[in-house]
Amino acid sequence: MRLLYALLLLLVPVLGVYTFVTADQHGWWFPDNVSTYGPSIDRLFYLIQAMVAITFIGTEVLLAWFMYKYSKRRDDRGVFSHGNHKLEMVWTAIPAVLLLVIAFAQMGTWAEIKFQKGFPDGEFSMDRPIAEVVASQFDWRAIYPGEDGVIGTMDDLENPFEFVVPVDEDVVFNLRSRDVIHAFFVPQFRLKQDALPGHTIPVWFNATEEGVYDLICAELCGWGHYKMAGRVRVVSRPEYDQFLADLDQEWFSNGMEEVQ
Ligand SMILES: [Cu+2]
Repeated sequence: MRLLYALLLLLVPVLGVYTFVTADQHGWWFPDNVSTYGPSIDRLFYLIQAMVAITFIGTEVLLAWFMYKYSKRRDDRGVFSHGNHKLEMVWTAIPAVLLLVIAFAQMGTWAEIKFQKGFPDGEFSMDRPIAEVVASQFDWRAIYPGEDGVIGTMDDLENPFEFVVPVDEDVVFNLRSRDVIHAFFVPQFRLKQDALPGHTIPVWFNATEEGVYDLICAELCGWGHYKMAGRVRVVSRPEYDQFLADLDQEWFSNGMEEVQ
């Protein structure tokens, strides 16, 4: 009987590992990466994944073994021990080393994506962002600077729910919130950034494939959080220019075209 229970418990790590191994075939794994820094984020994920997997399997196997070993003798009394300096050193040192490994492994990636001194400095830069993306309960809007290239002036162009950007270009945008904390999350870009009220946060990415990608709010922000979905549309450069021209036309027309 004790063997049965031990084996039943062992089923947990076995099924857990099986689920991970076959997740990709079932479509439960990551969406395709379309961002230049995506592979470096994924590498960090797999490093942490490996650490967690080894710890998980190790502890589950130990648990099963202990169940088997100590389940038989009924008159066994528990042995109470208090304070084992060596043991405590070991279980403090191992996680500390693992944390240090993660801390050093992520430094380059973090610097590349988040450090402002590493930001792209091409057509779009921190001084000249492509747009301002504004989150509010419960929508997204992209505000493009218009002809003067400056955001916050009369010729700004506002596009609700959809952020359109050119493909294969370093795109820098400013992220803001009108009310509470939101988070700009595009899984295919491996990009997640909180939007904080009162702050203007520069963000960059380079999307390598044209397409329409879900923009999800990743911070519980109120009753409508679940439906706070927008889109990022990645298009060719000519399409992007056309989009801006159309938006300008739409934004500053008086609506007469439709009436006539
Ligand atoms: Cu939100």
